[in-house]
Amino acid sequence: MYSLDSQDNGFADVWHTDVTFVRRPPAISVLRAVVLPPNGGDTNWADSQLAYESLSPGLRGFIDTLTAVHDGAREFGYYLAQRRGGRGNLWEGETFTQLTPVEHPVVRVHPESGRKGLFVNPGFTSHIVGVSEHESRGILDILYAHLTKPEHVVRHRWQPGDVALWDNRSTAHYANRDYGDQHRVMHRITLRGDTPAGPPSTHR
Ligand SMILES: O=C(O)CCC(=O)C(=O)O
Ligand SMILES: [Fe+2]
Repeated sequence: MYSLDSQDNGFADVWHTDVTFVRRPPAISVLRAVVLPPNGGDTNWADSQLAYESLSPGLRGFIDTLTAVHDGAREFGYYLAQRRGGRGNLWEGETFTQLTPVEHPVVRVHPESGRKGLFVNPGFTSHIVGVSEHESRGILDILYAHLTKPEHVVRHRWQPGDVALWDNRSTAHYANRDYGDQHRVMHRITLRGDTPAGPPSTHR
């Protein structure tokens, strides 16, 4: 169980999909509201499949061929290093104190529905493979702006004891940090997932 406590610098105010910086990211996350501020602290989810499907066909065809690097050190390196007194985080029986960047397809095919979705996120995706840094930045900025359009997002206002469950294979999320010094604690568990698969018959 992972505790996100605002008094312990636990914030999630960067759009992300959980733990995409490992080879087999969790399929599902389950989050429970334990301590809530009097106001604020809503969580937002973006539908990455709707986002993919509402891109123009030309752009979809192009990004179908791309691969991206995900690097947990971007947002989590500092946190992991001091976690459990420097002993790192436990993940599927393995202890991580350091994170090695991994590659995933930019477009993920959902293993159950076969639907395609954007599988890059500002929290953990560092760059696109095989293009210049400038091009990578430009491509990712377009995809992030599109993914997080209000049309693709739902927002939940928490009540004490609420539990949310989401599919990390088809969503990204963001927790509003708009409650000042008020206390907010969320508890999360994640369910094991598979290696993300890209679209078939591309040149990746
Ligand atoms: O605090 C929240 O609402 C979301 C936290 C989060 O990103 C997570 O538990 O994966
Ligand atoms: Fe998260």
